Amino acid sequence: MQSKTLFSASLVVGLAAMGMAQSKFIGPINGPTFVPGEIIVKFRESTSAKSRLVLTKRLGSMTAIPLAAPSLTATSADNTLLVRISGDVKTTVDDLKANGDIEYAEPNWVYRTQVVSNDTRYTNGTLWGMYGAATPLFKNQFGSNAAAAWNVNKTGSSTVYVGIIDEGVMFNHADLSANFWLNPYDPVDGLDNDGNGYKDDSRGWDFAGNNNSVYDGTSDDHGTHVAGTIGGKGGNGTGVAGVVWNVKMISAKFLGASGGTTANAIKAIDYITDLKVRHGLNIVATNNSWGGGGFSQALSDAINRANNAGILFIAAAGNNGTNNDTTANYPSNYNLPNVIAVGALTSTGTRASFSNYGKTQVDLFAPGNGIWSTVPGNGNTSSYASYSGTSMATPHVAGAAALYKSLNPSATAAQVKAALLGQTTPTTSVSTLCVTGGRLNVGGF
Ligand SMILES: [Ca+2]
Ligand SMILES: [Ca+2]
Ligand SMILES: [Ca+2]
Ligand SMILES: [Ca+2]
Repeated sequence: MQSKTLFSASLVVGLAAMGMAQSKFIGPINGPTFVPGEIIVKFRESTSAKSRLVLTKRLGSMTAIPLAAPSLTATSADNTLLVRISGDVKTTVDDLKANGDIEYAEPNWVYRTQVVSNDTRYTNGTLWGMYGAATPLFKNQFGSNAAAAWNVNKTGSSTVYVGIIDEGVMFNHADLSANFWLNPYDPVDGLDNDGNGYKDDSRGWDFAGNNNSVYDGTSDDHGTHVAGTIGGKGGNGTGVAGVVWNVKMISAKFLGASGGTTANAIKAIDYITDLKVRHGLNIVATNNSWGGGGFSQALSDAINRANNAGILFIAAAGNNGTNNDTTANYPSNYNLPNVIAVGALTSTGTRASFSNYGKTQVDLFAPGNGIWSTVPGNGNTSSYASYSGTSMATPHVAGAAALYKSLNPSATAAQVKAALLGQTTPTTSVSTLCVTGGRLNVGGF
C-alpha cells in the first residue's frame, strides 16, 4: 500500500496500521453505509499546500492517502485524498461543501453486492410473502421481509438442514433440486449402509409407503409446496424463491393420499432426529404443516426427543378459525420448548379467516394466504401454484429458522426460537391473538 506524505513523515501511517481495514460500518441495514472517521476530499487545483495543511489539521486528520492512480493524473494525483477525520462524517462533509478550497467532500461509502430475486414469481409481484415494507421491486409490509435479508446477501447456507415432515416432495423440481438433500451415508445399492433401519434412504424416507421413494407423483403437492416456501432456489431466474436460498431439505414423508398416522408421524420425527444424532447433520428444525387428532403422549415424547437434539418443531396452528387456547390443536399445542405454532396472515395484514389463533398457544403469524410455491406438474419440473393455509405460513418460519442459523451457527434451538419470536413486527390484527402479538420479520436477521 502506498501512503503519500502530505505533512510530515511521522504522522503518516498506512491503512492497515491505522486499523482502517477493521473499521465497522454504520448506517441503516438497507440504506447507504459508510466508513466512520473517513472522508474523501478533492481539493481545488488552485488550493495551496499551506491551505490544505490548515484545513486537514482542522479536520483532525493525521493521514491523507492519494486515491487517483499517478499514471492517470500526472499533475493532480494529490488532489483526491482519503482523509481520516476525528469528527462526524456527515457533519464534516456538510461543512466542507461551503469551503472554497474544496471541490467536493463525501463519505467513504461501503458497497456490497445486493441480491435481488430475479425469480419470475418475485418479479411479477405475486410472491408477497417474501416482500417487506422497503424491499426491492415490490413491497408489502405484511410479508416476511425475507427480501430485505437477501438484499444484504443473507441467503442461507447449504450446511443448514430442515426436515420436512409432510407428504413427499418432488425433489427434482427445477426450484428444489439444488437445495434437496442427497444422503451421502446411504447410496442406492440395496444396503442400509448407515444402519439407521432404512435401506437406501437417499432423499429421506416414505413412512406412509414404507419405501425410499419420497416422491410418488402429483399427490405430493402439499409437501412440494411447503418445500418451495422454505428453500425454493432463489436467484435462478425462474419460479419462486424460498425464505432461504441455500439450505438442505430432507423429506420424512408420512402423509399419504388419505393422511397419516400418529405412529408414522413418530417414526418420521425420530428419523430426522436420528439423522442429526447419528451423522451430526446441522438440522435446525422440522416443518410440520399438519394437524388433527387428539393428544398423544407418544407423539409428544417424539417431539421432546427432537427437542433434546436441538431441533425446533415448527407447526401449523390449524385451519379451523378457532381459538387454540380453548380448543387444543395438535401438534401445535404440545407444551414443549421446541414447538413454534404459526398462524396465517393475509397480504393486507388481517388474520386469515381460516387461521386458528391463541394468546398462549399460537406464537406468531406469517404469510399464509395466496402463497405461490412449487408443485408437481405432470412430469413438469417447473410447475407452480397458489395455496392458502397455516400450512403455508409455517414454512415461512421454518425457512427463517434456517436463515437465522446460517447467520448464527452457534445459536442453540432456544436462541433461534427466541430470535424468531423476538424480532416479530407488532401487528394490530393479531396483537391479542398470539404470544408475540406480531408477524414474522426476517429483515432484521
Ligand atoms: Ca439408511
Ligand atoms: Ca444403501
Ligand atoms: Ca413412496
Ligand atoms: Ca427460483
